[in-house]
Amino acid sequence: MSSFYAAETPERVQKAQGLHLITSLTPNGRKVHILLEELKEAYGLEWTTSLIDLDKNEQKKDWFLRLNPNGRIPILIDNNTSPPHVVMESSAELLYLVNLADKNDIFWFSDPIEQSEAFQWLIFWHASGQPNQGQYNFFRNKADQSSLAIDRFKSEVLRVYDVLEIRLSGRYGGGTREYLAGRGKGKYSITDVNAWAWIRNIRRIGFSEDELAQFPYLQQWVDHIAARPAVERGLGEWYDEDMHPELLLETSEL
Ligand SMILES: N[C@@H](CCC(=O)N[C@@H](CS)C(=O)NCC(=O)O)C(=O)O
Repeated sequence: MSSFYAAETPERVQKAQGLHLITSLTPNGRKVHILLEELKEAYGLEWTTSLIDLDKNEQKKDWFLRLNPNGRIPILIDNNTSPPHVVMESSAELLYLVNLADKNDIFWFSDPIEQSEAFQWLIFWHASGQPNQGQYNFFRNKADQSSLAIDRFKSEVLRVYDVLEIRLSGRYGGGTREYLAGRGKGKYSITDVNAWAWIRNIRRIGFSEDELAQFPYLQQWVDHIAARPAVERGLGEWYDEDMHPELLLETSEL
């Protein structure tokens, strides 16, 4: 077995060929599942998947930290390079995959202006959307529902959603858009996948009817993308450890 991996690295990971994804059914995991499913549909891309039960903290063990010092999923390992190339950070994984496999720019842009737009919205969500929504989810799932932390993170999530609503509605010019990046009404791209995996639950994260009513274009965008078959598959049973316990990584290392 390769010395690239620690001795405790599960055999399933050490023996993987080609692209191997280590993931879990979470928003950051789902982004990468969705893009892989899109690339499979468009180009026949193949990969293998391993799942981690985050509650058991497999992602904090040494074998995993050697692959991603951040101790979080998803990670993508490209075993076609020597040594294997590991990509951490979900948005960087989306970018790696389009560079690797999206030869016809179906989900990305070759035009420098469109590419710049796509980077802006990708980074905006990664830097301002997901950390705030992650903290909002964390605090609102705690017993004390009246904390300052919930109020602060909720107002930040509402603010970020409004930024996306401005973009999609054309409130300040530029016309209405279907997607976040690209000329005219835009083109479905990893920029949308990146944010959609989090925003898809817009109606189930504790917003009032009045708050929700502020986001008609964003809700339309959520529903439109949800209808894509690859998106549906990316949320589905192949990434669910209860349905596929054979994909689960469990080591005895402490
Ligand atoms: N910025 C990272 C965040 C990754 C992240 O927070 N992953 C969560 C699941 S969505 C995780 O691994 N949580 C388990 C933990 O924190 O130990 C990314 O975009 O990939």
